[in-house]
Amino acid sequence: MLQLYFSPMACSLASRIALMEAGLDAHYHQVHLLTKKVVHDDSDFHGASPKGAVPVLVLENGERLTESAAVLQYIADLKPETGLAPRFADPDRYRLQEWLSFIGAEIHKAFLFPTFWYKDDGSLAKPRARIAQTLSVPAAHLAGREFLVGHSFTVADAHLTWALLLLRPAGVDIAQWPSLSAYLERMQARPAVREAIATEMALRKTVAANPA
Ligand SMILES: N[C@@H](CCC(=O)N[C@@H](CS)C(=O)NCC(=O)O)C(=O)O
Repeated sequence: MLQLYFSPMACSLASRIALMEAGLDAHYHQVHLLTKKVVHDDSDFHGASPKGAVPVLVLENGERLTESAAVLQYIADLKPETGLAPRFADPDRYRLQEWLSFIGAEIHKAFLFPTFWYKDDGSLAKPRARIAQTLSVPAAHLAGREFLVGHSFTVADAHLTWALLLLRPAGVDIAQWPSLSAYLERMQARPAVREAIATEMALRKTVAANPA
């Protein structure tokens, strides 16, 4: 069975959403990101990945895959019939990768990661000033569109949903982008997304973790 190392409401939430949207069973290992311990057996998370970061997907053959963009596409390709990723050579596949890169680099690492992990000693002023400009890109794209890529839910939507959920705790009011607010509401109305979030919110109450 697939295994996912995750931390509640961290970026690994997107991988949980993808697994659930694909209807794939997995064994979930919760990680405490500050102590780098795997919760159920107190083992060192670096044993699962030297990067010390979630998500880590353990494949059926025991190999480990890291980086949300790769993990999400791997999950999608296990169930191509779900349309969670367009097929290779379809131009939309590269649109999907375009969005996964943008969300991972420009929203996650440029803004959410420093906001949640670093003390605000003034160094957050630049990422904070930039985030509105960054978010205006998906906001404009989603005005009049239901999904990021094509006409159905893909793993890029799983990734963006997670990032948008963290805006409020990061001090950014999503209401200033009506298309993003409406999109997030639509995504949260999906049964798999709703269940994935409810599961992780319940776990999050039990542990003090840094989510980004
Ligand atoms: N580039 C990686 C970033 C993964 C990442 O930063 N994960 C965070 C949680 S959202 C983490 O585990 N951080 C712990 C750390 O960096 O020490 C990806 O997209 O998967």
